[in-house]
Amino acid sequence: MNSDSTAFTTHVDREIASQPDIWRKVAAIAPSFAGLLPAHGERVAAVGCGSSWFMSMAYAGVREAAGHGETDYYAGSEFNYERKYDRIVAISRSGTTTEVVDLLAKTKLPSVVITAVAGSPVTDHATESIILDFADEESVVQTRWATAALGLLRAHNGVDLLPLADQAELALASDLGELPNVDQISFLGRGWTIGLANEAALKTREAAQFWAEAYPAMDYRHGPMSIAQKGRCTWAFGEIEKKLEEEIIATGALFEKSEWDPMVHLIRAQRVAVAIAKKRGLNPDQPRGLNRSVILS
Ligand code: F1P
Repeated sequence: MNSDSTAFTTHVDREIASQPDIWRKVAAIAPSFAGLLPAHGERVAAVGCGSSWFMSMAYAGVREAAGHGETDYYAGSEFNYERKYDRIVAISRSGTTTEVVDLLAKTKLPSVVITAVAGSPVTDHATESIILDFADEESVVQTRWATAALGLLRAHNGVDLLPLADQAELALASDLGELPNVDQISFLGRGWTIGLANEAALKTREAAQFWAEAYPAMDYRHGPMSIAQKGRCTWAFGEIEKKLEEEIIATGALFEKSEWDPMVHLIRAQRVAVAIAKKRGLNPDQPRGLNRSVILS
């Protein structure tokens, strides 16, 4: 692929652009799944791998902040089988990711899986399944799947997705400015947006083999901020402390923040990841060394 060809349209471009419509569909069907998702007060563990892990992380923050109950999150490989939970919420687009399939097969706890593929192995082992097939993707890199799954869980925790879908149209049309030209990005979040920061960093690594990191905003001061400088970017999802913002700007780094809902702001990060990939002559649909699903032998 030619390194100056930035105009080609990939699956991930189309999938990013479909998010407003996907979120509207999720908003419409969310009430019908309410009975399958954790009830108020239940003790919950959210699990997944890769993007699905970061959406689990974000969901845990959303649910706790909404006051619906203790919610832990785990990478599929790191589940703590000694802990007692009322329900496991598993996220897996493919439904075939080994660590998630194995976890659901091993646990005796009630579970609900959110997957794009009906009849996939996770559905054989989970107590309940929620199939969001309309949010499945052609690209290996997840974008709309991740926000559809998180959107469903946010809707279940009282968030109205319809205004967010309208805001998403603005994020899709927004000018990326200098963002695709920076040589490093550190993504920051607080509470549930730490999951989004991790997801944004994963997008740039997968799609563009680009150096990105992610931190809880206040911990960024404890060392990682030393790499901030002109030509690099620090990106905040949601509100961060004013003093921290001033310190970041003083480093000369490009500072990115938004008034939009943080999940809407993630769309802009997805677009930046794709733009950087294209600038580098990479096909963002085909990350190096990654398949649609990681299946361990
Ligand atoms: C999880 C995952 C993704 C990654 C890639 C391969 O898949 O590891 O995070 O970006 O798409 O699969 P899944 O369990 O959600 O199918």
